[in-house]
Amino acid sequence: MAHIQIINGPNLNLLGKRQPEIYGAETLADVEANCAALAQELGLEVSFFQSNHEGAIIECIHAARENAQGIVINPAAYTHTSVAILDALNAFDGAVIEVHISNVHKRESFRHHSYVSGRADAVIAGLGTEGYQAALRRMVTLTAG
Ligand code: CA2
Repeated sequence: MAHIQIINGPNLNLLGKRQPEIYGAETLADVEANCAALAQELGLEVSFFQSNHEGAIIECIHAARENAQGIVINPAAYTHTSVAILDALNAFDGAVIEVHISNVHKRESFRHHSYVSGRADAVIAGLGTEGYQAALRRMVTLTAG
């Protein structure tokens, strides 16, 4: 069974508690519960990690080198700033899917560039929190065999 590490970056612990007009009403706990239920259906093992600290996210990606076949990552604001997270993902051999809840391309121009997209096998933006589930469905194919 493929193991998928789901990683959420800074401020996503506030999901559902502020700015519902941009990020929706679901909390991060709701997203995790929905992903866990879908993963069971799809025959995937999933783990969840959220941190407001860049180094902690990098450590989680390093650990995934040993224990995961895929990473689903919403790096949040680090998407637009972090060469260090890109470097960590470049050291990971499995599948990588970048998820953004909002359509970053419809927002401020500083959100249009992602360091992570150059490494990601797929990029999902603007599907709301359903984007995480779309990523898991695609992971079935990317991690098969
Ligand atoms: O659309 C996304 O998923 C983002 O990755 C979210 C980031 C933002 O910096 C990216 O440009 C796009 C921000 C996450 C902050 O999440 C909050 C959720 C609720 C309330 C406040 C912040």
